[in-house]
Parts: sequence; C-alpha cells; structure tokens
Amino acid sequence: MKKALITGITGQDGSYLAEFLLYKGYEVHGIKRRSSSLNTQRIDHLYQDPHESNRKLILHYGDLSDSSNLIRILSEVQPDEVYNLAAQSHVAVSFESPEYTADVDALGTLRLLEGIRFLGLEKKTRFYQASTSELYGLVQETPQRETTPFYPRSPYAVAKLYAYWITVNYREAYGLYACNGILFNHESPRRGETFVTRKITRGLANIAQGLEKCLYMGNMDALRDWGHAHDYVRMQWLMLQQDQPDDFVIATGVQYSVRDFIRKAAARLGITLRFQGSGVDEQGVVESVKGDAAPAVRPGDVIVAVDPRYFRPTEVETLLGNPAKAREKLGWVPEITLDQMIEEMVAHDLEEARRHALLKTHGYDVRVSREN
Ligand code: NDP
Ligand code: GDR
Repeated sequence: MKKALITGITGQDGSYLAEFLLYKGYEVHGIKRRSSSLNTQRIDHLYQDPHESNRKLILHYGDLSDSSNLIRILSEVQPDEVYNLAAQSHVAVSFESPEYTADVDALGTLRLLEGIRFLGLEKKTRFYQASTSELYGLVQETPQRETTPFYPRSPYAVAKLYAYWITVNYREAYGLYACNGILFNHESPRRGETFVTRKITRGLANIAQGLEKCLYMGNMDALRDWGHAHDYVRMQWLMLQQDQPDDFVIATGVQYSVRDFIRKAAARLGITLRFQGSGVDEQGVVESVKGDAAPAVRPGDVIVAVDPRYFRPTEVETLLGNPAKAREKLGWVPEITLDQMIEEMVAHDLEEARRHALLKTHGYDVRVSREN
C-alpha cells in the first residue's frame, strides 16, 4: 500500500486529494495546523477515530514554518508521495503579511525538500509542488504555457516563484522526482469564502434569502481561467505517476471576467443583472427576478457595487492557460464545465443561506460575515 503525505489537507484541494487517494487505496497522512477552533470541516467526512484499527487517514499536527516538525513527520511516515499544498494562499492577504507568506510558501517548500534529502528519501519519495498561474502575473504571452516567462505581481506570487525554482533545482541537483503543477484558478463549494467565486455565490445566495443587501466587489474586469478542484487534484496525482518528473500547466483554456461570473451566478438564482456606470461607480442592478429570490430581491435593486478596498496594489488582470502539454502527456480533459460548477456552488450556498434564513425567522441571531 502506498503512503501519501499531504500538507494543506484541511484546505480545498487537500480535501479533494485526500478523498481521491483514499479511493485509490493509499494510506493518507495529512498535516494540520493547531488552531483555537476546529479547522477540519472539509475532511470531517473522511475522519477516522485514532482508536480504530487499520486507519487509512492519519492526521499530524504541524506547520510549514517548523523544520524539525516536518522532518519528524517525514521520518515517521516515510511517504512514497508528498503533495505540498499548504500555503498562505490568498493573494490580497499576501500584501498585508508578505513576510509570513514568504516563510510558509517559499521557505516551507525548501524545508520539505531539504527534509526529504536529509532523511535520504530522495530515491523513494516523489514530490508535488502546488505552483500557480499567478507566476505569470503581468503576462508575457497569451495563452500561458510551461515556457512562458514569469512576472509575479504579489508577495504571494514571488514566494511561489522561489518554491517553483527550488523544486526544479532539487530535481536537477539531487535527482529527486519533483514536479510543479502550474495550476490555474480552480474552485468548488469547498473554496475558501474570501476567494472571488465563493464570495460571489455565497453573497448572492444570502441576498436571495434576504440576509444581505449588496455584494461589494473589487476589480470586476479581471479575467480568469476557472476550473473545478475535483478535476484538478486528479492531475496532481497523475503528475507523480509518470516515468520522468516534469512541470505541467493545468487549465481549461477558456476565460471569463469576474463580472461574467457574477452574471452567471445571479442567473442561477433567477436574477437578471444589468451592469451600469464604470470604475468605482459601477453597479449591478436587478432587471428581473423569478423564482426563489423574489420578494427579497426586486427589479431596480442595486445588489452589486464596487468597494476600492478590494483592489490590489498590483493586479493580475488576465490569465488564460494553454494545457496542451498536459492534454498530450497526461491525457488531461476537464470533466466539469464552468456552468456546472457555478450550479453546484450556488446550490450549496443557497442551501446554507436557507438554513440561516430559517434560523432568523425563528428569532436566532444570524450574522453573515462580509469581510473579504
Ligand atoms: P486553501 O487556502 O484552501 O488551503 C491551504 C491549506 O494550507 C490549508 O489546509 C491551510 O490550513 C494550510 N496552511 C496554511 N498555512 C500553513 C502553514 N503555515 N503550515 C501548514 N499548513 C498551512 O488553498 P487551496 O486548497 O485552494 O490551494 C492549495 C494549494 O494550491 C495552495 O498552495 C495554493 O497556493 C495553490 N494553488 C491554488 C489554486 C487554486 O485556484 N485553488 C491555483 C494554483 C495554486 P488551515 O486550513 O488551517 O488554514
Ligand atoms: P486569485 O483569486 O487572486 O486569482 O488567486 P481570487 O479569487 O482571490 O481573485 C480573482 C480575481 O478576482 C478579483 N476580485 C476579487 N477577488 C477577491 N478575492 N475578492 C473580491 O472582492 C474581488 N473583486 C474582484 C481579484 O482582484 C482577482 O483579479 C487564487 C488563489 O487560489 C491563489 O492561491 C492561486 O495561486 C491563484 O488563484 C491561481
């Protein structure tokens, strides 16, 4: 039985990857951070009590900032595959916590690689690094492929640039089987609430249930290539099953704006939105409503507005991936379309909003966090 170690197992991708590897028959080890409140919601359905025998999912406390902890876990687990998914992964937050982001996202990757080397596991352990389309930043070529020059535009992307190159370096210097998956944005109902897609589906669902009035957005002109996390974790595994290690772009090859995403999500809720004005004065106005969202939402209501606090000091305006290499070498075909993903995310967030609305009608105090 193969053993995998996943850092960031409590995150969006970690949870889908853990499901996938358990299904494949792996013994899955995950590193979770100590926090004052529970942070395992995304993997609670996979949890196995430590008192059970033959556990297939085993969690270890740890942190990418703590070398001795990482070395101990690597030494105990002796993994066949390490998936380094842990990161301070929010681009906007990286401008507020640049040093922490560098420590975890850049040096954290080095700590793991060095741990593998220090323990003499470089011939046994295969390593996956969660690299990102944010490396392309101010894009030098469209669509972006593996050979497109990088131009990072945030402390997050700069930290991930180090992680990308240190992974390549350990592959070349020590013969480690190490791969970079240059993944474009991927989403799901498990996406963190402060990333733009989930902020939109959750915010609009709350508005449709009368829990919120307006969704405040940053740059709605930004263009992204959005896929589904469920599809993308399959490729993370596949990269580690090849004869030779290599780096791959994973993307859909289709691009939409943030505004397009809002319009599509609103339509799933029966709301037709018209955008008017421009810049910080732009608004999304309700043209018509049918179904569940009425009467909480009425024609003429302004349910989307711009708040400049969500603008970034340097923005990545456009990203569009060319996944030809992954298609050819890994047989990459995304299975879930953007419309199907939006349908799933809206349905999930609407159910949650309905539960909150029901609690509210019974007199319970429901607060919906809006800080993104
Ligand atoms: P999430 O933010 O959902 O998950 C990040 C995970 O990292 C969480 O489990 C988090 O723990 C953990 N983590 C954060 N800091 C530390 C630390 N110091 N030590 C140990 N663990 C830590 O990210 P995603 O699942 O969306 O992304 C997975 C990886 O892929 C990330 O590295 C991200 O940068 C990268 N990526 C993501 C893309 C996307 O579109 N989703 C695209 C390209 C790359 P906790 O739950 O306690 O916060
Ligand atoms: P991104 O994702 O920065 O691409 O990084 P995010 O969803 O945060 O932003 C996408 C685009 O939407 C614009 N935007 C807003 N973003 C947020 N979060 N909140 C808003 O209110 C808002 N309004 C507009 C942003 O400016 C941006 O242009 C994600 C993360 O998962 C990274 O870890 C990963 O590496 C990249 O995707 C690929």
